[in-house]
Amino acid sequence: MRQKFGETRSRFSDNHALISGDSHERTTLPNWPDTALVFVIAPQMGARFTEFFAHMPEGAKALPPLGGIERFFFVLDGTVELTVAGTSHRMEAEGYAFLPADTDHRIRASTDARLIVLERPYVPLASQTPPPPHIGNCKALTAVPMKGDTALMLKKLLPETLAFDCEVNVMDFSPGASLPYVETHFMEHGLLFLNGGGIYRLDDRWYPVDEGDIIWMGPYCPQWFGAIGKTNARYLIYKNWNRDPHTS
Ligand code: UGY
Ligand code: MN
Repeated sequence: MRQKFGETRSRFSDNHALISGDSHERTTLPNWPDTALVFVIAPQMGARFTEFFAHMPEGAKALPPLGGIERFFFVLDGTVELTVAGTSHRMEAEGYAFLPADTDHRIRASTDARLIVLERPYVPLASQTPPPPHIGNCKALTAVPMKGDTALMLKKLLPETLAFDCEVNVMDFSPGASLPYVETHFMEHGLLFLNGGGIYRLDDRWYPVDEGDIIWMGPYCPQWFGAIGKTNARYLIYKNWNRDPHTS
């Protein structure tokens, strides 16, 4: 979309970023032939992980990431086929997969498809063997109230075992619901608004946020969200997890 006066809602600071769709820039990578990628979060901004949109035309194939890097993806639109360990899985909207580092796999777009992908170096734990691949669909998961608040429902997309060094959750806010307090923690977040919006506090700024927006929260970024729309606000959120701050 042409912006006559150079406006965007995207904002970048040392410890957080908001990236709105109006400033997306597409790029390509050798392991995503024929696919347009939009890197919304990357180490260049201070993050320890990447998050990107993959716009796959029908028939496009994706290869695994670099060695030592684990991959999580979530289907936003369309249908893809994931082949891993000799088995193919048909994945539609809200389907997701976690591929441990160094897992051979292919993702093929059965229709035009749009994915959100998260990648990071796996942090092993001496006591644990690395996790197996994990495939599911968010629609099939049971939501639980977050900290007892039934207006804020949580789905955990990955198993809660120590082998996993990160978690990916979907948080669903009823209109008027909010995070109970301003969180501060050493863990980072990568967040995508799936539906609805509201006001996000990041450091000492309050941003209007909407469907399709991405947020990066660096370590100790004070964070709070209030859902002010008339419909639910729902976001997909990544967090490094289960690891000592000296290693994660
Ligand atoms: O899990 C979390 O840290 C989550 N409650 N943070 C957030 O929604 N900003
Ligand atoms: Mn948090």
